[in-house]
Amino acid sequence: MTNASPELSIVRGACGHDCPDTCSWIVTVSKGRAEKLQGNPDHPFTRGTLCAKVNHYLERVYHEQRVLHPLKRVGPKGQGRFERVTWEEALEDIAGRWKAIIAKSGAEAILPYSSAGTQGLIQMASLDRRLFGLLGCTNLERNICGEVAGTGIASTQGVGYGADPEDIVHSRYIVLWGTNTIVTNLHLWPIISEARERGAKIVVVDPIRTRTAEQADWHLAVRPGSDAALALAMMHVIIRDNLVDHDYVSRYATGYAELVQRVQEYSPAAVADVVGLDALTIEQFAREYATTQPALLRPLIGIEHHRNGAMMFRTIACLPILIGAWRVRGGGLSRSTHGLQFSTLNTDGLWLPQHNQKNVRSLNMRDLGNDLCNPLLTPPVRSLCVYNCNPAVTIPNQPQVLRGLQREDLFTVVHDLFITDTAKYADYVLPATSQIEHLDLVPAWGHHYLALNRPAIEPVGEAVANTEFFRRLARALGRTELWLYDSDEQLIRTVLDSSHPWIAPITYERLWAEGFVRFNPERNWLPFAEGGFPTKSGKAELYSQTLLDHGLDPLPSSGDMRQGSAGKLQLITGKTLHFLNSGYSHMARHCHREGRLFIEINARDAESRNLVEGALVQVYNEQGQVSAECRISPRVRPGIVWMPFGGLQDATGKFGSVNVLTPEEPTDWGGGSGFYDTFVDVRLSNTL
Ligand SMILES: Nc1nc2c(c(=O)[nH]1)N[C@H]1C(S)=C(S)[C@@H](COP(=O)(O)OP(=O)(O)OC[C@H]3O[C@@H](n4cnc5c(=O)[nH]c(N)nc54)[C@H](O)[C@@H]3O)O[C@H]1N2
Ligand SMILES: Nc1nc2c(c(=O)[nH]1)N[C@H]1C(S)=C(S)[C@@H](COP(=O)(O)OP(=O)(O)OC[C@H]3O[C@@H](n4cnc5c(=O)[nH]c(N)nc54)[C@H](O)[C@@H]3O)O[C@H]1N2
Ligand SMILES: [Mo]
Repeated sequence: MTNASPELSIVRGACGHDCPDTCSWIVTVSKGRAEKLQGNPDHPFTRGTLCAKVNHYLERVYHEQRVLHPLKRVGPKGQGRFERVTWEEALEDIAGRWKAIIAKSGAEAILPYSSAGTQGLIQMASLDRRLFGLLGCTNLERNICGEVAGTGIASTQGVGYGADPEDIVHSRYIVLWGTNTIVTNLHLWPIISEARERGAKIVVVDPIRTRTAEQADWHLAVRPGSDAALALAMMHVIIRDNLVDHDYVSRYATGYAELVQRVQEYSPAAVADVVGLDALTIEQFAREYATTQPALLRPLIGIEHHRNGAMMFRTIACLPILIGAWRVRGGGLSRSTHGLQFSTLNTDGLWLPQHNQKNVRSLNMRDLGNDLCNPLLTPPVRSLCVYNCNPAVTIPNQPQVLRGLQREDLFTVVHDLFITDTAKYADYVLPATSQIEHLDLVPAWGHHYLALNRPAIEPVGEAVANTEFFRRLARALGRTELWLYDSDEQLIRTVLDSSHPWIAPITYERLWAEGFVRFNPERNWLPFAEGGFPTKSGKAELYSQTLLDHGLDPLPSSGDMRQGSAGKLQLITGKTLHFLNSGYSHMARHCHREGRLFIEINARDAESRNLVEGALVQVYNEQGQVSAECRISPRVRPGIVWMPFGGLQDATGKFGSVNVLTPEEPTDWGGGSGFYDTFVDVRLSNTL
C-alpha cells in the first residue's frame, strides 16, 4: 500500500517544506513520471494554489543537479569533488568509521545534525531519533526556529499555541506582529483579506516595509527588538484608560497588581525613542486594539531572532489577557499550531525514548562553528551526520562553521537531494528522495489539518528516504533491534495510535482515502475563553514565579535589547519569495528572480557613506564581510539595513552568505539565536 503505484495517474500528497502552510497537492503521473503538480482546490488553506517556489517543484525533482548516487569525496574539503560509489561501499565505510570513533571516544563524538528540511513527521524525526538515541550520540538542541517564540509565549499562557488560524476570518483587528505573511505564510493571506472585507483593520508591526506591510491598513515601523517595550506601553494605556477586562483578569490571571506597577515606567512618551514611534501613535494603537473586538495578534517566528526574543513573545502574549480577547472567536493570539498537533500525536511511540542512552550531552545547533572548533570539547565532535538542513549557510557565524567543516579529522556524512554548501565539505554525500518519492504524515504549524503524503513516483536514481537511510545505517552497524527497521507505514500508524480524542478517529485508511483531515473537530474552538491556561498556577501568568525561579524577570519587560556601537547599522536578514531558506538555490529560475545578493539601505545612511544605487558595496563587521549590490530604499528606516537570507551568495560570486555577518548571540531563554542582532557597516567596494 505504501509503494508508489505506477499505474496511478493522480496522487494526493502534501508539501513537506519548513513553512506554516503545509499545502495539499495533487500530482499527475504518466508512465512513472510526474507531469504536473498542483495545489489541491479542496484543501481549506491551499485553495488550489501553491507558491512561487513549489509551483516549480517538479523542476526540482528532475533537476540535473539532483544527487542520484552515493558520492565519496576525492578533492579537498569544500571543493565538492566526488566520485560515485555504491551504497554498500559507502555504508560499510561509514559504519566502520563510526564504530572506530565510538570505540575510541564514545558515541558522543558523533553529532547528528538535522532540522526541518522536510517537516513530514517520520522523515523529519523517527528512526534517526531511535538509532542515535540507542547509540548514545550527542543530542542536538534544535532551537533555531520556533523554540524561543513557543517557550516565550508559554511562560505567559502555558503553551505556545493559541487560536485556530482559520478563525482569523472572524477577527476585526488583526496585528501581524513581526511576520511577513505574504512571503512566508502566503495561504493565510486570503483569510486575512476575507476578514478585511468583513471590516477588519490590518496592522503590521515590522521595522521593514515588507510586501505585507505595504498591503496593510497601517504599518508601524518599530525599531528592531523594541516590541516588548511597545507592548508594555500599550498595557500602560490600557490600564490607565480602564480598558482592562477586569472580570477576565481577576478570574483567569495572576500578577495583575504587579503588572500595574511595572507598566508605570512604560508610558508611550517614555518608550517612544526606543520603539521609534511617536507617543500619539502608540496611544492610538493601544486604544484601537483594546476597543475593537475580536482583536487578534499574529506573531510567527521573526522577532525571536533577537537577544530578548523570548521576553518579547512573553510580553506580547499578556495583551490579549488584559483585554479578555480570548473570550471570542477571532480574538486572542494565533501562532504556530505545532505544539498543539504534537500534543495530540503519539510521539513517544514514534521515538521510543525509553531505549535512549542516559546522561548524554547536548549541543545547541546555533553553536556548531564554535563546537567544531573548540579544542577543549570532550569528546570532540569527530563525525557529523547532516540531513534535513544546510548549516554551512543557515547557521550564524558562517566563517567559524566553515572552519569547523574544513577540519581534516572531522568525518562528515550528508544526506540531501543536492550538493549543498554543507555537502561540499562531506566525506560522503548520500542521495535523498524528494517529497513525491516517499510516504509521510505531515502535520502543519499553520493550520489544523493533518495530511498524508503519498509517494507519486519511484525514487529517482538511487535516492532513499531518510527512514530508509537510517535503516541502512542500522543494518551496516550490525544492530538487531527490530524497532530500528519499522516500515514507513508502521511508523505512521504508530504515531496515529493516540488516545487523544481528536486523533483517535483519524485512521491511516481515512488519511489515505481523503488526503488530509482536520485534526481538531471543534469548529468553535476557544482555547482560553474561560481560562484553563496550562501553567503551573492554572492561570495566565502576568507575573511568573517559574521565570523568577530560573533567575529571570518574573514580569514582562523590554528585555535586554542589543545596541550596536554608534554609527553601526542593524542588519535584518529575511526570508525571500523564491527560496525556502537556502533551498531552491540550485535552480537558475529562482536565483534569477531574486537577483544577486543586495542590501537595502535608507537614503540618509547611503548618502553619509557616499553609496549610490546599484554600486557594489562591502557589508562588514568584526566577523567578516560580503559583497552586495546597493539598493537605496524607503523600505528601511535610517539605522537599519535589510539583506535577503537564504539562497544568494556574495555578489562577486565568492562563497559567503549573510551569515558571514551574524553572531551566535544566544537568546534570553529558549536557546535560540539572535540572528537579527547583527550590526554592520557598509562601504563602496572600490574604496578598499
Ligand atoms: N518564501 C518563503 N517562505 C518561508 C521561508 C522562506 O525562506 N521563504 N521560511 C520559512 C521559515 S523556516 C520560517 S521560520 C517562517 C518565518 O516566517 P516569519 O516569522 O514571517 O519570517 P521572518 O522573515 O523570520 O520574520 C518576519 C518579519 O519579522 C521582522 N522583524 C525582524 N526583527 C523584528 C523586530 O524586532 N520586531 C518586529 N516587529 N519585527 C521584526 C522582519 O523584518 C520580517 O519581515 O517562514 C517560512 N516560510
Ligand atoms: N541570517 C539568517 N539565518 C537564518 C534565518 C534568518 O532569518 N536569517 N532563519 C533561520 C530559520 S527560521 C531556519 S528554520 C533555518 C533553516 O535552516 P535549514 O534547516 O538549514 O534550511 P534549508 O536551507 O531549507 O535546508 C534544508 C535542507 O534539507 C534538504 N532536504 C529537504 N528535504 C529533505 C529530505 O527529505 N531528506 C533530506 N535528507 N534532506 C532534505 C534540502 O534540500 C535542504 O538542503 O535557518 C535559520 N537561519
Ligand atoms: Mo524557520
